[in-house]
Amino acid sequence: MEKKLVEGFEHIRYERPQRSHEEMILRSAEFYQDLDQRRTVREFDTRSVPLEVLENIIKTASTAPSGAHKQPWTFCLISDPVIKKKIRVAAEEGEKISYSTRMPEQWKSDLKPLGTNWEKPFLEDAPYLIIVFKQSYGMENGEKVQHYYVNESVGIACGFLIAAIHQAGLVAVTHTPSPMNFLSEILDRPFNEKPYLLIPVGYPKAETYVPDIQRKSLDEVMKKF
Ligand code: IYR
Repeated sequence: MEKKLVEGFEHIRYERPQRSHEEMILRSAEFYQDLDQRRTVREFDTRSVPLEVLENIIKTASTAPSGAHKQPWTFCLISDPVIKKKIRVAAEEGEKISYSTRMPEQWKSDLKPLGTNWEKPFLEDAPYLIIVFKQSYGMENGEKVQHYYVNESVGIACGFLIAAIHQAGLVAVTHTPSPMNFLSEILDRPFNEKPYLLIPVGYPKAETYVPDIQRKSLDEVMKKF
């Protein structure tokens, strides 16, 4: 492997395949068309999925760029029905209070078209729950390790995760139960990890319906200079 030293550190040669403009246009259009088919799904079939698929999806998420390459994330993969039940009970307890007293009317009316409520059967129906934890700092041999841009890094990794779930032919919902700290207790996570996102993964229930929402046009989201 070709290598060179940069300020005393080894760098390795990196190359990507050279693609023609036509090929890039085709590939980027195909990738867009595939990801444009992704929809958040809240109703899951209970059918299981091979563990290897979930491992590949999490490996993909963990290829994301991160501040100073500290990879400040932990992905807890849950299939144990007892743990799923505990998570559902705790999440619904919080959500019940959120929907009845914590969320302002504006928020609830914004969610009306999506048909969400405090009940979260997907927390037990989905064959897998991925709970993403952000590491505010790292711990190596009892020493604190500084992490950088933790929210940005973990957010990007979750984007990769969601795209990989879709690409595998599965569906997911990005769930943010409020409050979320019960996840640290149930999963016995160390103090440097905070829950970031809960993502049930699996097959959609037979005959699933999703809200008829539209995406913003390119003109709305892109400004050329
Ligand atoms: N956490 C709640 C409420 C909720 C909030 C937003 I913003 C959503 O896009 C969807 C749901 C819940 O999970 O129901």
